[in-house]
Amino acid sequence: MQRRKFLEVTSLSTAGIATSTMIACQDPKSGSEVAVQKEINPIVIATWDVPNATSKAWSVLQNGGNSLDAVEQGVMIEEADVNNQSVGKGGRPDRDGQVSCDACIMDKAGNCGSVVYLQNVVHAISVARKVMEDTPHVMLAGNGAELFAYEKGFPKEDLLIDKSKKEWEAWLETKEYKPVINIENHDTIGMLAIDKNGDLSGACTTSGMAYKLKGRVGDSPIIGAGLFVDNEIGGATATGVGEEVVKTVGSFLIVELMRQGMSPQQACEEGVRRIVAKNPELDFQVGFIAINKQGLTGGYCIQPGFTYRVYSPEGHINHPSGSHIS
Ligand code: SD4
Repeated sequence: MQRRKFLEVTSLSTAGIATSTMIACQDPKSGSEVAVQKEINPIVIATWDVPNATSKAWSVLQNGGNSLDAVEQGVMIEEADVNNQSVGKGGRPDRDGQVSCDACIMDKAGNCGSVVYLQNVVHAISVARKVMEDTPHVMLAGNGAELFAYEKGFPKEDLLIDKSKKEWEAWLETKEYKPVINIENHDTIGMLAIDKNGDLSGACTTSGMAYKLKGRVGDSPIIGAGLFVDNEIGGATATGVGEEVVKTVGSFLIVELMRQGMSPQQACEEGVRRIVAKNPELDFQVGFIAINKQGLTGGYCIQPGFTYRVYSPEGHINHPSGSHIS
């Protein structure tokens, strides 16, 4: 079946933002291409229970904004929220007491931008978007990313808040690197959205694993690992121990599994199974969420306790994700 879109009709649904689109499908009897009207319902999904972020993204879509703006502005809410200690301002530091952030963003055309080991800038996702839109590159790291951010007008800001500093000081007493499942890696935000044109974008942003080695980069800014979007098929994003996600190129894998016909839920489960198969001791968390072009969603993780937020015309729901260990 071909999914070439060739005409958009703006018929508003009861939810206020659904549109219908004429898509080209193959007629099963004649084999010839026919035009079929299909309703597109915008949708936003995000890792963990982040209602403020998904509400923001939804309001962007509701005001006619595109999915790229929606995911960027959505995850910015968590970056600025000091109560979220896994992202942006308020993020937990590395073992030397320094906060460093990783983020990436991907649009409907497959363009992407990423920053790794970015310090002193709250909105890593917006810097990643600038890398995508204003440079010939995909990824900027460390000091280069930071200088680029200042060039683009981002303010310098200390991301370490008192609460995270005190917790780090307490951690220094043992210096044991042992991420606590669903706690120390909680709330990295990966977000996927479909807009009224049926176009998909995704964003992922984090301050990484608490008390990591200086210079450590996880999956969240790695295109294909922490995030992947293919506008023809769907998108996926990850949370949890990034090393395990990188080893299986998790988000790309999930999108490819959907391309082969799996539902988002089946693909997330298979993504988790690949990690589980290689790790007899499952003492860590990894969670995936995915969405396909039709707006179906899925989520799956290793340990219980992972949820994902969905904002669609059906409402604003926090879904418990299925888990490998129950
Ligand atoms: C990382 N995947 O840096 C991130 C951590 C995370 O919620 O997901 N935190 O490995």
